[in-house]
Amino acid sequence: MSAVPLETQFAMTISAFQKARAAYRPKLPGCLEQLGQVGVSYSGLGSELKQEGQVAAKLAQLFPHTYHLTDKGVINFTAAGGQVGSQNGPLHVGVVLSGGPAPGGHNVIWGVVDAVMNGASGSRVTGFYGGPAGVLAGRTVNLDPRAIESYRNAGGFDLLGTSRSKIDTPEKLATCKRVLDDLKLDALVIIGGDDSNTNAAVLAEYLASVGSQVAVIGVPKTIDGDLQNAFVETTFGFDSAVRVYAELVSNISKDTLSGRKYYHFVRLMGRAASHITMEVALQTQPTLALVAEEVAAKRQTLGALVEEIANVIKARAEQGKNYGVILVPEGIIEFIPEMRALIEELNGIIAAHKEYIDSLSGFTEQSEYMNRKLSRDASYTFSSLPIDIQRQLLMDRDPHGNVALSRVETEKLLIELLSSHLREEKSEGRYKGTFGYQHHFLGYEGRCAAPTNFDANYAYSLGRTAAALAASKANGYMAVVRNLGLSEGSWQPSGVPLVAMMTVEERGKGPRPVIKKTLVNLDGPAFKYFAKQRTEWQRGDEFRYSGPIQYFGPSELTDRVPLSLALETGAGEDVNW
Ligand code: FBP
Repeated sequence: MSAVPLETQFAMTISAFQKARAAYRPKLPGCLEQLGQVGVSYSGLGSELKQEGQVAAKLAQLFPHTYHLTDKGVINFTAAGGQVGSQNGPLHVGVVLSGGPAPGGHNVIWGVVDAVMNGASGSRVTGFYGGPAGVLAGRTVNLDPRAIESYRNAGGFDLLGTSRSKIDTPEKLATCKRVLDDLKLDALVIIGGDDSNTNAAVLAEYLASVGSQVAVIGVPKTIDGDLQNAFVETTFGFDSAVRVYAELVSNISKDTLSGRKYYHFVRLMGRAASHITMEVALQTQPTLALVAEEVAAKRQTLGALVEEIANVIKARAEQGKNYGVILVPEGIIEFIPEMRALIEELNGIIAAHKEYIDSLSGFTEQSEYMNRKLSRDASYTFSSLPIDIQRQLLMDRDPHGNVALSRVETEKLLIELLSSHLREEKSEGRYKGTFGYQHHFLGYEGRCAAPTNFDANYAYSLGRTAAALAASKANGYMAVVRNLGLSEGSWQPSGVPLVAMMTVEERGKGPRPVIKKTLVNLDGPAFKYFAKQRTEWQRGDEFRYSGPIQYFGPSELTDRVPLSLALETGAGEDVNW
């Protein structure tokens, strides 16, 4: 039995798992082992990120000091060759976490600390507490190997904390410069999603415009997987989060197969894109998985979507199967045409009459007011929704005052609409089954999991790449690691100009440069594979048990990559399905 007495185990501040996991040494591309010996080469951006016409012209105008980086191209770090960067003396790098947590964040910081502290003596890393707001407030902590020791390969963003605050106004940009100058930083590494990296690009441009010597470097993070392009094959955190969800969905599938009395509706995080749902579907083979991008492409109404699900339930009832598992992406509501139109109108009315709406005493008064303001179509859509959903649409707002879409319980909406649809079908003799159901929302359960080996390795390599960019004074670059479908030794660490990933959106207040969210590609290999398999999953019980994340044990269990990544990068053949 255990060599450690029970009372000692409880007295320990960290669990045996934490201790063992902290001992894992991330694998990384050989060229990142010694920062001082990294070679550098440049390559073009290629056709994938080519900006043309008005977009290119607008970006050149909005980023006069950093747009030229698109001509300079990609910085590739290699094993052989000259010395990295221009920095010979000590390096001082700042690090901040931004947006929702994602497994691997601590490993990025660990990678930065290891690389920087291995450099010239006197080099150091400063962390900022509480996200971008912490940078503005100058809330700092010294990050040395001891400070991060117990955070190695650990989930969460709790070492520094995080927030969705932004450095976006002229005043905030100026404050930020002051803080960075006072600290005498060489570089600031911003670890975040599309929004945070858009911010990083704006800050990089601002600092260049005022002659600052501080380099801003972005690192791609998000469990949602919606920050992707030719250079960002996936974001760190996606793999670990989906594996937690896949395990839970697998357990639910086993439960449904055992009791045979419920349809389980599982809403999965992913505000804007269905990458998480797609990957969980590939891993678990549920009865049905809705893909928001497909709903939008087919211009499917809510009624049509309900009918499609009902047809699967009816067909299964014919076989005596009144159970199953249905996955629903968090963001789907905005992809249903009439719901999108309704949400746009609601947001417009709220923005124009916010004070008056807030002065109304409760839901009944607010919904009466809204119904008077909405167009006829939108008012019809709104009135036909269950009261709880109407309430969520009106009363829950995000920090910008808009409808808080991620809090709308779409799984319950579908259940309610299906219940009444199936009741009607039954009364007309077209359905003989029973419709028992359960609902779940999976999101926060996975965002802070201990990173899988893949995420631990990837995030650590990103941290070391960011340090190499910092040493190169590469202002306005994102740290990326490519060839992720191959073994770590063949991974390619690089820096890509942030501005090359941007486009321009026309919003109310004029043109706004943004890194666009990447949605599920309906013509891509991952979706095609899923589309080919799903009819079988609907008819039979093909549930696949993906199991829990394996941190220890044989490599075929511990060293896996996301299935969608394997399919998209063509490594599918070699993957252990
Ligand atoms: P990021 O895009 O910042 O990585 O966050 C994604 C996400 O996890 C979404 O999937 C989810 O809708 C949202 O964060 C919830 O965020 P919050 O922590 O603000 O509730």
